[in-house]
This record gives sequence, structure tokens and C-alpha cells, in this order.
Amino acid sequence: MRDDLEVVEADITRLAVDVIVNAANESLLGGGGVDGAIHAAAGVELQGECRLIGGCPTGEARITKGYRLPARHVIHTVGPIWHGGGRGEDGLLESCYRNSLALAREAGLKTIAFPAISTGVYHFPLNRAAGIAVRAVVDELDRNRGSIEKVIFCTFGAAATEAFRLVLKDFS
Ligand code: AR6
Repeated sequence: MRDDLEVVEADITRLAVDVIVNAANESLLGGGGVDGAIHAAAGVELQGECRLIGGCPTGEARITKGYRLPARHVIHTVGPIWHGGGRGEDGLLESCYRNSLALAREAGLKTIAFPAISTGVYHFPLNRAAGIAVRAVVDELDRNRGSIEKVIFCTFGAAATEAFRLVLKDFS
């Protein structure tokens, strides 16, 4: 496998990387799932900074500090809600990964961890999401060599770990 890509089954709030990505909603004010876990671990200051940003459209991303997290920064991106695949969901999910990596590059960050965006409450099919995520990340890394050094796909549970490992095998 390439040494700039890794699948790690973990609670993303525990990862000591430069930046973790949050699967947020358009309000950026917090929610359940990984979003709730990140806000709980970071502390209320994170919500204060998010409130100042004032929201984020689906497919885009915004960066904040990490506050009490081991990660120095959080990139908040809003994945698409799955409606069957006919409403541009694939392209929007791809944009989440590309826009998040662009923000990390601009900030000079070297290590980044992504959760499986949209695959929880937003019901994006896991295997399809894993394929989109890995292809987008590989393409971004190959187009921008020498910037980001490590991308971690942080999975939560065996099914997600298996889905990401399977896709990554094709990029060894
Ligand atoms: N660390 C890593 N991954 C996690 C963690 C964690 N601590 N907790 C959950 N996951 P979801 P979405 C995984 O539902 O589908 C929120 O309310 C989870 O198993 O967190 O993008 C927001 O505010 C799944 O694989 O995000 C939005 O309203 C993945 O993270 C909405 O949910 C994403 O699941 C976003 O839904």
C-alpha cells in the first residue's frame, strides 16, 4: 500500500494529527455522530468559532482551531444526504474530500484524518462512499505532491474498515 494512505479504526477525536475532518451539517453548530463527538471533545469554544463562520453549504469546507482536541485544527465539511443517487450526491461527496484537502494544503498542514463522511445519519452507501473518498484523495495527493504527507481514513466499526481496506487494495 502507498505510505501516504492509511486506514485506522478509531475514535477520530483521539488522533494526534495536524487536522481532523468533521462530517458536519450546514449550520456548523454541532449534531450527533462524529460531529457531536468532535464538539464534545473540543469544548464549547469550537461552537463559538463555528457560529462566527455562519454555516457552510453542502460539498464545501471550513477550517477552525482544534481547541482541546489532540488535533491542532478541524476542517468542517458538509456531506450530502443520500436520496438515491440522482441528486448529485456522488459529486458533492467528492467535493467534500477535495475541498477539505485544499484547505489543509493552504494552511500548510501535513497530516489529516477523515471520517467516512455521509455514511452515518446521511445514509450514503458505505462501499460507494469509500470508493469516492479514496479516488478523490489519491487524485488530490498525486496532483499536489510534496504538500500533504499522510491521509488517514478513520473508520468506526468493522464494516467501514473493511470497505476502505478493500478499495485501498487497488492503489497498492
Ligand atoms: N470517530 C470516527 N468516526 C465516527 C465517530 C467517531 N467518534 N462517530 C461516528 N463515526 P455521521 P453523516 C462515523 O452520522 O452521515 C450529524 O448529526 C460513523 O460510524 O457522524 O455525515 C451532523 O451534524 C459514520 O461512518 O455523519 C449531521 O447532521 C461516519 O462517522 C449529520 O450527522 C459518519 O457518520 C451528518 O451525517
